[in-house]
Amino acid sequence: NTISVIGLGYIGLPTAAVFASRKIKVVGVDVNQHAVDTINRGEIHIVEPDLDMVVHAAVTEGYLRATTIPEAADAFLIAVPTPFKECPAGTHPVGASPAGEPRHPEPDLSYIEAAARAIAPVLKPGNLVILESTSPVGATEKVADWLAEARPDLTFPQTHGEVSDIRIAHCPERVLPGHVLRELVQNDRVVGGMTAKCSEQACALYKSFVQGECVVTNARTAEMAKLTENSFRDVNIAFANELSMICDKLDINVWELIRLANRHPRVNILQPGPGVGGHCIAVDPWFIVSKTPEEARLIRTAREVNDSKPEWVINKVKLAVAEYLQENPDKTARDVTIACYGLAFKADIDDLRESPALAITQRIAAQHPGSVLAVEPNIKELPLTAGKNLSLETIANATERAVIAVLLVDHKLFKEGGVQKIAEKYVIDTRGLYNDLTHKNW
Ligand code: SAJ
Repeated sequence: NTISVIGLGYIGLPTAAVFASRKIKVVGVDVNQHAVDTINRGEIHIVEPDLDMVVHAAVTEGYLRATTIPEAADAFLIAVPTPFKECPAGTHPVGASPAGEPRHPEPDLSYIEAAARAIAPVLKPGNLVILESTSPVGATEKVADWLAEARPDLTFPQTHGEVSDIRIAHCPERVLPGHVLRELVQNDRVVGGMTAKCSEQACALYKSFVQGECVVTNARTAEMAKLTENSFRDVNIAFANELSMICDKLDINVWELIRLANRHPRVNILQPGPGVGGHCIAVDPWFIVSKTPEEARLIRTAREVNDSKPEWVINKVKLAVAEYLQENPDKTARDVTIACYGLAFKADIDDLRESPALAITQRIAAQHPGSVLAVEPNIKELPLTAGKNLSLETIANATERAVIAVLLVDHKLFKEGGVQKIAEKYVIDTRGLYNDLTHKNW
């Protein structure tokens, strides 16, 4: 048996490596020649704990190989990105609703379509095609249509049901970045076949490494299940973020409030933050909104609440600068040094992509005439887009120099006392790190 994994990114590469570690021959396909070359050397081009070891072993033992051109295989797994399309200026990614004309980002299926068209020429009767990419409802049926269009000589489930030559299923990935290798194996897997046999065959494939349960449903439900999971989290984080803004107005410590409310046996409120980052939770809910804009009102509003939080935090920083200047009339804004603690999109990772903490820090640096010190113990240098007055500092240096502290990520290092020394400063605490009830908490 040979498996072909199309797309060797954060999901495709670990999946390919785990199959290969079970001594199944895997051919990985990616349009990025650099990624292909790196993998063929037994190295990796992304950051994920332990992945380097697994890929290195799989390549050296001859079970994993990468290429830019699809080859014949028994099963094809599509794991390419599904971003949303750029929207008209001012509407992306917040999905602002100009009067009477609600707008929202639209999913971009072009990578999936390109992957389907790329494998079509090498498909053979008996093949299984699995879409793993997070997709709007109906995408798996579209994959089937694109394949059928490219291969009129073969039969597909949408027209031939169980007797078709090709089996197609949607099996969304649900792994948490930073724990991918463990979650790939241990999580339950939703398997949504276009027919019962499609599901059966897909289950058999995943059973080669999945220790969790493979739960069978149809393709549309599987698509919606993945979107629902991330929307559930987004809506719940929006609730926490909204509470933090309400409490700020009412002069209540939101962290204490949530701790108290969570003592109720049926209440479990998540934590507020500077906004929602990452590549999934801030994207997937839009896939539901774009299909059913009139019904998905709560999901849309949650997205808007979470996307508005960075701006709210920036405003709090401006207010703190103004307050400081009022209390120190001999100073000008140029003299005010601001420290931003954390740049990653969440705690204890080095991933800066789609990070509200990074966006906030960059915006502050662009607008503030004084120095802005970024503290991010998990990286060695700032991204190229950083402004002139922005520098990467150690906790000690930043704490020493800054008069305003913006706490953006709850890294373990910060929690373990690193930021306790900033007691006398103006603190904008977006993560409840600085938990002194006598201090202002934002
Ligand atoms: N966040 C908060 N408050 C919280 C929890 C999270 O502000 O109480 C923020 C984080 O700081 C971060 C963002 O939300 O900016 C997302 O972080 P996350 O840890 O909730 O999720 P991701 O994006 O790393 O991974 C999610 C996971 N989905 C769910 O937990 C429902 C993961 O299982 C999915 O596989 C992944 O999305 C994906 O690929 O879709």
